Amino acid sequence: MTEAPQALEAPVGPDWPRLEPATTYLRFPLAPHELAANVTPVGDLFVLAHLGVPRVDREAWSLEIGGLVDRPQRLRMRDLEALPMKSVEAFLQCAGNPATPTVPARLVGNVHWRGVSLATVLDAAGISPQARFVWTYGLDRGEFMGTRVGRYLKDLPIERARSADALIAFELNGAPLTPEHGYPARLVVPGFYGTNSVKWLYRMELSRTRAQGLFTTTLYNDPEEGTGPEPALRAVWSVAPESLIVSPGPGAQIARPAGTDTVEVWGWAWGDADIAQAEVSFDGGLQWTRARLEPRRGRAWQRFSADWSPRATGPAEIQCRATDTVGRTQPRTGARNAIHTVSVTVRDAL
Ligand SMILES: Nc1nc2c(c(=O)[nH]1)N[C@H]1C(S)=C(S)[C@@H](COP(=O)(O)O)O[C@H]1N2
Ligand SMILES: [Mo]
Repeated sequence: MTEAPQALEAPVGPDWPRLEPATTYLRFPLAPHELAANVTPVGDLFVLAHLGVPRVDREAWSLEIGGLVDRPQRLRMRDLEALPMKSVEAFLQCAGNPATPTVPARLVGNVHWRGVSLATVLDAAGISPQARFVWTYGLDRGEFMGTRVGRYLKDLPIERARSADALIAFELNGAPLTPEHGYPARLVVPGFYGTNSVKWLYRMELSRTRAQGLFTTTLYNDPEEGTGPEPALRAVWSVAPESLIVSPGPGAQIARPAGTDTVEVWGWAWGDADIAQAEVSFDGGLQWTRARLEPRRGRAWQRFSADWSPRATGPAEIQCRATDTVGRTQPRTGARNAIHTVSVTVRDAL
């Protein structure tokens, strides 16, 4: 049993799908104040394809499992469809531009996936006790930020790949995956940044080590806080606690409520670890008020809301922050999960 060499410059055979477009493809349609739906419609969900969108023939498609396994596999779609199907609701968040990892991109949605358990498929191949990482390969290839790659390659710690909600998904919001979202099959790793949920999945490899590559050990690594002159790097895996304000939206003109009336401020909070509390601030972050927080369902995002009774008229800043049960919260600036601020104006009611 040997670990397959990691050929980043894999030959492109005639049976490799064509890419259309064959260059980076992004769709960033919704701003935070447009994310009112609990389940993001597929047409509103962001799309991120670093290298382009492979057009894959479902009948010709197969999934290979190799590396440190007892029984290497080659599974056709019908083999996977014979397994029990599972549905998972989860937030999906893009970590943002890998060249600017401290800039919040606020690319997030909440969707339903359907597919088969990744753990079931891996366990059927017989994972060797030495395996610590699962390398996952997509059928897309090309150039990104001046580097040519033979395919999109990511890696995951094995414990996470075997977690209860990780899927090989075929459906998004009750319909087959669209080409942009990974047709015919993609990985879904709820709680990890979107970059790890490899689309157009065609190969998985069990390994002792992390995969060296553009999207694994070069890009998508954050410097670890509080380390020496040579900071350790932490892979962009687990999603840090985060929240955003849906309403009021930026630039809203708010009539100052009379008497005991209030203005509802609401939004979404999410993170890999459970969210312990969501808070809002109306004074630039000096004072924070605990918001109501709907209970968590799996790894779906959670609605928070708070009542605001602005006393003064004029410009105001509304902010929110989420804190998880491990005690991590959102920094003011300088991180992808930096606090979201919405500027509004309070006017006297007519
Ligand atoms: N094969 C492949 N998988 C990929 C990507 C990619 O470029 N190629 N982009 C990743 C990134 S950065 C994100 S944020 C999510 C986005 O998923 P979506 O386009 O379905 O919303 O897919 C991930 N999976
Ligand atoms: Mo992403």
